[in-house]
Amino acid sequence: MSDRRKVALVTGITGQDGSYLAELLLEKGYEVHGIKRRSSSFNTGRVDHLYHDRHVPGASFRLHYGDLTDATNLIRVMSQVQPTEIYNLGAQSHVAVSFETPEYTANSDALGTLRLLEAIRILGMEKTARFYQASTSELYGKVQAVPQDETTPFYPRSPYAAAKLYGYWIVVNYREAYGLHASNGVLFNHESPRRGETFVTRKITRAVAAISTGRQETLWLGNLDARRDWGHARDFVEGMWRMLQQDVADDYVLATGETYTVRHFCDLAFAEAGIALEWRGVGVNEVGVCKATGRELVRVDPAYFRPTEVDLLIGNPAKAKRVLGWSHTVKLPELAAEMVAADIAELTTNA
Ligand code: NDP
Ligand code: GDR
Repeated sequence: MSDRRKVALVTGITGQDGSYLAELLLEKGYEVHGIKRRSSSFNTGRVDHLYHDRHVPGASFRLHYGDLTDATNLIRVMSQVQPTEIYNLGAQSHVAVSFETPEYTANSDALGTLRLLEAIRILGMEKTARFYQASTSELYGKVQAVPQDETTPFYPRSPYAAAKLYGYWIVVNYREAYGLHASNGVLFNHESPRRGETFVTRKITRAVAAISTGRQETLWLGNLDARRDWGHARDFVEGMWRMLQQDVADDYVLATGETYTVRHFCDLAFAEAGIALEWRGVGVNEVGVCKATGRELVRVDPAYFRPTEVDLLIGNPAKAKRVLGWSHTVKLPELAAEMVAADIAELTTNA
């Protein structure tokens, strides 16, 4: 690596993972370029602090307007930047929303990946640029085996997962057809205080902050039985970077190897605010009740159920550990504690 230029281009840099990855790359002395979308209001809140971060000699950070649905833009930005590493994190990443916007999700998540790979070919960068694709445990979908690893068959259960399936295989195909250094990271759920507000963990930790400070009465959720393998986003972006430092490109699962229900995450998060929950009732009538006061704090709204659900995800990250020397460092209770503390701080600071 030492004789290679270190210039990264990151799509989705304004998202949760993009912001942590940008921090990591700047710390490592990269010149970091990101693609941001035009928005009618500010959308760079997660990376604004990096504009001022000049403590690493030679490091720099720059944003370019663009969109994964706009091929000419991607070619122009890539041609200007001449990246040595490309991280494709940009996506319509919300599974439930993908049922509402399936065509757009396919355009950005599936064809967007193809556009980037074609840009590499058009610009003759096959030998100079390495490519990371944000693949997902959602590919496993309807459970075929547990735990899931690089050999587990895929069975996508949403327009999002189907679009990401195309992204996964087009990356494999371009690696095999054109010798691209292109890798899929099949990442299980990872969260943080920067997680989008409508994903379930952040929805819960924000509600805990609001309920425990008297600002909200009830948290409405969908499927409490869904099981996820949740890690911390900061750990996972380290794994992305490690994949691109390998001599040979390959596909890797990143996961914690532990799985918990949405209900259990509620227990952890409320406990952080000193609220012990007990669960009463079943199905749509299930409620999470505060043991001390009897108040019904968590209720089920079937509007949040998905047309097809992914019931159980649990990953086996043995290959990443063996080849990349990667493993997670943050366990779920610590993650929930960090998220609740951040949400309480945000509410009380902005009060
Ligand atoms: P976020 O939703 O937080 O961020 C998504 C990013 O993609 C944002 O910067 C968003 O921009 C950008 N984006 C959306 N649509 C487009 C588009 N058409 N063109 C360009 N940029 C676009 O996701 P995460 O950071 O959580 O996830 C990063 C990637 O990893 C995604 O591809 C996701 O599908 C995948 N993934 C995530 C996992 C997780 O648990 N977090 C697990 C496995 C895979 P804007 O800010 O303007 O909305
Ligand atoms: P997921 O994350 O679909 O796994 O995709 P999300 O947090 O949205 O859902 C996890 C599970 O919780 C259940 N759930 C709810 N989900 C949301 N969002 N809101 C609710 O009110 C609610 N109640 C219950 C869901 O049904 C689901 O089973 C995330 C995204 O980051 C993807 O981009 C990524 O690919 C996968 O993780 C791995």
